[in-house]
Amino acid sequence: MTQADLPPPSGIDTPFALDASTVDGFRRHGHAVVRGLASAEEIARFAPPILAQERRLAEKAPPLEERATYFKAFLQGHNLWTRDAAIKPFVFSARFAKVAAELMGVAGVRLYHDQSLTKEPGGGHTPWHQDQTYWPLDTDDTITMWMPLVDVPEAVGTMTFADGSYARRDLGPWTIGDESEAEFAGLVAREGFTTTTHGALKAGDATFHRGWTLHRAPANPTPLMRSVMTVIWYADGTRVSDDLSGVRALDHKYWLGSVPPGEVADGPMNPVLWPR
Ligand SMILES: O=C(O)CCC(=O)C(=O)O
Repeated sequence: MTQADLPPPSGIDTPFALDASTVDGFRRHGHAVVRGLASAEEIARFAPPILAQERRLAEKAPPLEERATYFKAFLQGHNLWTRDAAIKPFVFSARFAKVAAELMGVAGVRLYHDQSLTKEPGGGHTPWHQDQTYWPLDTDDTITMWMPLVDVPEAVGTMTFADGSYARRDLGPWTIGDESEAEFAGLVAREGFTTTTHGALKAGDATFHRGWTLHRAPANPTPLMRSVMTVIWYADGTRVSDDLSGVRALDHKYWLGSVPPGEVADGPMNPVLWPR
């Protein structure tokens, strides 16, 4: 039995019926909202262990005013499924993975990694960026599910996406920070991208976006802890990219088990989560 063995099927694996219009919107714009993807009971089961990890991070974090833009945007926990077995069925959910595969129109997906993203009260904006800048994966079929574990009102804010920006693929080397915000805000304005936010979300709703979709999130001026869990998948069969430059070297080591460039990305932490 290895750590990435699939947990026994549970309620969180039951299928979800996606609307054709959601799939169509995702294919055109590179993002979509899926409301009610996890039930209130499922959030009541899985939020406590995830929030316990969040508290651990919050206790160790320096005061907000001492942090750079990136670290003001969110507290970040990685691969929480390896830290607490109670979190694993959520991250390994066949329901979530099937939605990811259906949105992208691929036969199967593997886990890249999970990530908790907590915007604290008074936390800063998340600068414009493309996730895939970080990912040494030789495919455009990558996707993130961003699921709040608490209700997120308009005043806190959810993500803003630049519609169709994924089709432009790699827009430059900027990782999340002041430079990426300036570069991509300029690009979005100059090139007249329409931008979309899906507005307030309830715990258990989720947005999905492609790895090349430009996105940002607003600062949190409220006293609410914006607790969000994300899961990232890529199409099964994807190979490791030859480009391991910059930040990609770390992702290669930590999330892809250093599988050599050009080989199928099937590291020990990258199980097939759909089909099952
Ligand atoms: O949670 C945020 O503020 C940003 C999240 C994000 O950029 C992502 O999940 O790709």
